[in-house]
Amino acid sequence: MLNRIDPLRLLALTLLALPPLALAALGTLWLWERDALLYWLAGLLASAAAGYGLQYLLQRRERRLLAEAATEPNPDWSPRAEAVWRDVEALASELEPADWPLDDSARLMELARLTLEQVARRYHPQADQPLFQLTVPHTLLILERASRDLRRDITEHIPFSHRLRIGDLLRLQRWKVTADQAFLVYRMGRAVINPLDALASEAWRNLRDQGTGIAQAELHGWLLRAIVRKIGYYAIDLYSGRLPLAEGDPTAAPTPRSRADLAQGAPGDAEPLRILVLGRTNAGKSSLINALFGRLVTPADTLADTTRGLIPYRLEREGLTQALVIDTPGCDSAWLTEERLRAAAADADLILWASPAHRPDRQVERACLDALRAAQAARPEHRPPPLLVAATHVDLLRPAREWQPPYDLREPSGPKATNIAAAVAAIAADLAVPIAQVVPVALAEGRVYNVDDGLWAMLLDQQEAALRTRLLRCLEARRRAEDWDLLRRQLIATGRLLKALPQRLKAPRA
Ligand SMILES: Nc1nc2c(ncn2[C@@H]2O[C@H](COP(=O)(O)OP(=O)(O)O)[C@@H](O)[C@H]2O)c(=O)[nH]1
Ligand SMILES: [Mg+2]
Repeated sequence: MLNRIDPLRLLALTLLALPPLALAALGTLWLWERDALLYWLAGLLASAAAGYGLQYLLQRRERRLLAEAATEPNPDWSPRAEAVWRDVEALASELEPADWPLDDSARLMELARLTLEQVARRYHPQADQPLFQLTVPHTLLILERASRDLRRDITEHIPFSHRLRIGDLLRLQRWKVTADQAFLVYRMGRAVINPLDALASEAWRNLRDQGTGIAQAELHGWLLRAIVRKIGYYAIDLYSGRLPLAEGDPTAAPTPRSRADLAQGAPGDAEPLRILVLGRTNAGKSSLINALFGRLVTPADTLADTTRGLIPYRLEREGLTQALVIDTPGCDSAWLTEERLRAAAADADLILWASPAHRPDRQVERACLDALRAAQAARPEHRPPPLLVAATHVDLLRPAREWQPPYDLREPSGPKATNIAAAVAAIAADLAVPIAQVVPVALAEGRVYNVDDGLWAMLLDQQEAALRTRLLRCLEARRRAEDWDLLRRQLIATGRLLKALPQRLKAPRA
């Protein structure tokens, strides 16, 4: 490196550097003679420490701001969407800023395409060109949303971003490379002339480089990750049916299905939370509904199950979104075929399963639940409704004569409480549900137990999850309607065009 430098140039550099160096040497001597050198050194150290500390704080603040601007996955997404998001995150974290220069817009479009493709491939694994499945209006919608968010994040989280130009970022980067080369020569020269000074300034340079390092490289990396994440986010939203071309809350109006179920629906009705009550014949499904309402709304009977078909009841209660509770014939009845069960469950936001605690044969129930789970697993773009199990008839457990609620089931004392706790555990195991989702109840007239505090508390606990299921269900209904509506409008427009075509052809060209 040194022998590439003209000796005369080196001489010029030395001559230029000599006066300030002499000043430093004379100053040191002066301090030394006055015994003030130590004070000066202490002052130097203190101000260096303060400066470094301040720089460190600033840098931390900038890093935190950037970290806060990271795009998070949407908690309302389906399990499949969550899996695709992990792919997008992986793509974003693998990006090397050097491969994606900011001044190359073609490269940046390439990055956008790569992200869209990553998502598209997961949703259309059979297509060899999955991106071709995306319509033009939808692609524009993704880019529009992603750009809008990105602009907001940048203005809110990057200091001085309103004055920052892409050119500034690039200039900073180029300047750093040139400056580093020139600086190297200067440092080597100085090490020869004044080793001690060189050592001190080397240490300072290390500190200083850490302080300014965040500026371009990190910002560049952040920007690339933000682009991938934003585009990925909206692509997932779109493919999972959450980003319709129309704006507005999809749950604001009832779906066609619920409109029919609400029958005497009031005009301002939103989509209700649909609670499906399932279980074997005589499990206590109808009794459970009566207990939830606190009065008789549906006939409960010991003889054959009289429920024919799905019967909706409108349930309103403090703290609960307006709900439809749907009574069903037993899952062991001829009416409730697997087909009908699957259709009913696809329209449900929460499933309430009634399981009689005094009947230990639960194979029928398990088979029915397993069929339901298999149907749900086959629809990963849908959020499965939360499942609660009501262990009914606990009053009939041994000793059958004893009935003196309340019972402490956490630390059961006495045979009744022990048997209730054991039945709850057996139901959880037999039906393969977490024990925390099984609640023991009694529903016989005059013996209603643990409905208001136990069952209702659990229902309200699950409300949040049920609302997420409702949202995806409504979006799907809206998308179905939207597809038809769009096609209809396009066809009408085409018809108009065809009708006008003869005249247009006849008209003289402008
Ligand atoms: N002892 C007792 N009887 C119950 C309980 N739950 C329901 N029953 C009775 O069991 C019978 C069947 O109940 P029902 O609600 O019609 O069952 P469904 O066929 O599932 O709708 C009715 O006679 C109810 O009174 C309970 O927790 N304890
Ligand atoms: Mg019934």
